[in-house]
This record gives sequence, C-alpha cells and structure tokens, in this order.
Amino acid sequence: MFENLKEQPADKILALMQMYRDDPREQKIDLGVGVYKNAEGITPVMRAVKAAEKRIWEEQQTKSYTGLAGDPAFADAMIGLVLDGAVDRDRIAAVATPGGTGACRQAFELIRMANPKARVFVSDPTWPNHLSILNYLGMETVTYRYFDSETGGVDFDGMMADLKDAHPGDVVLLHGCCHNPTGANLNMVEWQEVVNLINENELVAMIDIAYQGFGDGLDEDAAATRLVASSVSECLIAASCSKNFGVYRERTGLLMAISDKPEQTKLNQGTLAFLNRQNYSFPPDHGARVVATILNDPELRADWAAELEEVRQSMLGLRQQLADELRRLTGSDRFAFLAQHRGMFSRLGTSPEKVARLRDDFGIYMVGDSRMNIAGLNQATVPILAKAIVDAGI
Ligand code: PLP
Ligand code: TYF
Repeated sequence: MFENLKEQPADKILALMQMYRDDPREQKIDLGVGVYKNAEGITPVMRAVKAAEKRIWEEQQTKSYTGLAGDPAFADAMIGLVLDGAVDRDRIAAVATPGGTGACRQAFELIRMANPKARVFVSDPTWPNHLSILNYLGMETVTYRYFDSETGGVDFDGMMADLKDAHPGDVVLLHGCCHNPTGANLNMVEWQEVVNLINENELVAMIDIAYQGFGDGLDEDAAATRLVASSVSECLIAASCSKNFGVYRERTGLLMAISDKPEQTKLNQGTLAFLNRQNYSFPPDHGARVVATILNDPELRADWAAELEEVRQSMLGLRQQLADELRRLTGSDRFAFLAQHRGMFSRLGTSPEKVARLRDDFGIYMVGDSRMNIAGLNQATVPILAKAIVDAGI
C-alpha cells in the first residue's frame, strides 16, 4: 500500500524555517514563519497565559472529555471578543477547533457538505494553506485580484470586478484584518462595498481572522468582521488564538456559523459538532481554557490586552523605522507602504531571484513571494535589512 504514496508538496514557509535553522552564519535574520518575536528574538509566553495556566493547574479537578463543541465558556468568550454583541447569540453556532487552521478546515467541509457546487473565491495572494486545504478537499477555487504591487495597496477595483463573477451560493473568503501575506487591507468604506456586493449577488461570506489585536487594536481589527457578520444573511468566521494569545502550539481556534434565522442555529450547531466528531472528536482544551480564563477575568484580561498592545506598538515602530530608513537610503517614498501595512506581514514586492539574493548574500530569510515577518526585526536589524534591500537592487 505505502508504495503507492507520492511525494507531497512541502509547505514553503515551514521549509524556510528549517533552512534558516541550518544556516551556520552568525549574522542572519529570520523574517519567515509568522510567529511573533520580541527584540531578543524570543516568542514569549504571555504573562496572562502563564497566570491562567497556573490557576488552571491549581483548580482543575478533571481532564475528562469536554463536549464535541469544546468548552462552552471558550465559545462564549471568543464570540464576545470577536463580535462584541454585533450579532445575537441565538444566531451563532460555534465549535472549538485545533487552531485557526482547524476552523478553516471545518468551515470548508461545512461548505462542501451544504453546497458541493459552491466555489470559494480567494484573494490573490492568500495564505497558502487556504488553497492547499481547498484543493485537498477537491473544492473549486477562484482567485480575485487583491494586491497591487505598484502601490503596495489593495487593487480594490480589480477585486470588485472579479467578485462580480461569483454566482449565488459561491463563498467569498476574506481576511478579517492584517492580510497574510501582503499586509494590505481594505478600509471600512471598501468593506461596506464588499458587503453590498455579497448581499446583492447572494454570496456567502467567510472570514478568517487570525491576527485580531496585531493591526490597529482589538476592536478596530474586528470592525470589518462585525460589519460583515451583522449585515449578511449567512457567514462563517474562523478565528485563531495562536497569535494574539501566543498559544501557537496549543492549537486554539473557534469556528462560527452565523445565520439570520435563529431556527437554523440548532442544525448548524449539530453539523459543526458532527464535523468535529468525524475529524478528531473532542477539540483540544488546554489553550481554549487558558483563553476563556483570561477573557473572563477582568485583571487577566486587562494585562493580556496591555501586553498585546505592546506587541502591536513594537511592530508599528519597526514598520515606521524601516520605511524611514529606506526613504533615507533611496531618497524616495517607494517603500512608504511598509508603514501603512498592518499586522505581522508585508509583501515587499520583488522577484524570487532578489529574495534568494537577500538570503544567499545577506543571510536574510523571507518567503519566496517577498513576504516579510516584521516581528523578525528589531531596532538594530532594521538598518541592516534596509541596506541589504538597496544593495540587492530591489
Ligand atoms: N489564517 C491565517 C491567515 C493565518 O495566517 C494563520 C496562521 O497563523 C491561520 C489562519 C491559522 O493559524 P493557526 O492554525 O496556527 O491558529
Ligand atoms: O503564515 C504563516 O507564517 C503563519 C504560520 O503551514 C503558519 O500562518 C505557516 C504555515 C503553516 C501553518 C502556519
């Protein structure tokens, strides 16, 4: 049997992570995988996470199974964090999932189950795992224009023109904030236009929100998701806690299915629980319990929000420093978009050859499409990167 297996394509981001580890040079900069790193290059356990873990260790009496949907306190707390009352609770079905990836996977399966003919419209570019999972599930994808490499912003006219090709029942996958891999985002006026198109053409919205709190703030980053969820008749939301709680390896996420018909919620909830049962039965609990503990305790929540705000500010500072340094070196505003982008990532907008040159000649690792993890920088390495960008002729 095993001899029938074929080599599967590697995940380019994870392969790059290994390449960086194997590079013996002392002077090297890792701007690859999307993990937050502080100025010392460490991905810390957040203070509130440590405190919540301690509390759970002290107080938890059992590790018996939860329910197929996970701990209801986690779902309620996350619904509050993401939607903050924008949608009535009785319209929301929700299950805990192994990370945001698990939420996406379950959402795609639910779409395929409910409407096998649905095509999923994805931004060009999008997080590669979206396409990888959709292809694996045999689902049809269509790309819509998104990144404008001339301006470093969103090609909004192109995006709207391409979305007009979607048929009723097709799904539009949108990044709630902090677009991965480009860092370019819609403004709220543009979001409203997308909502109008979704409603006029009877499309289904799906939002992947993996970086709430990394862009403009916790509420600001959720504003588009709240707008969509409160304006369309049906939508799916895949939320990840990996980044904003720093619980990457705990695999903590939530999938919501929202309908404007409360009488639909029971069936949606049952279907989400069924999908969990088919794939892994009970979702992981530890990260979810940590998140619920933090969100439900005013002191822990305030401390978590404060630390997250420090993280956000540090990335904004690095963005500004890099844009300023590149302006100084090039005498132009060509790279001003780096300060406008939001979240962990920016797409520099250069060729794979130049990306390889940065790696080979300067020890700077970014993804082949020129996506940089801004959190891989610190104040000392920003000037090194800026000079390398200029020296590589970018
Ligand atoms: N969606 C996007 C756009 C991401 O960038 C990520 C990665 O962090 C995820 C979903 C899911 O991440 P995780 O499965 O680690 O929660
Ligand atoms: O885009 C990133 O770098 C993060 C982390 O298969 C990640 O979202 C990358 C690849 C992958 C899973 C997570």
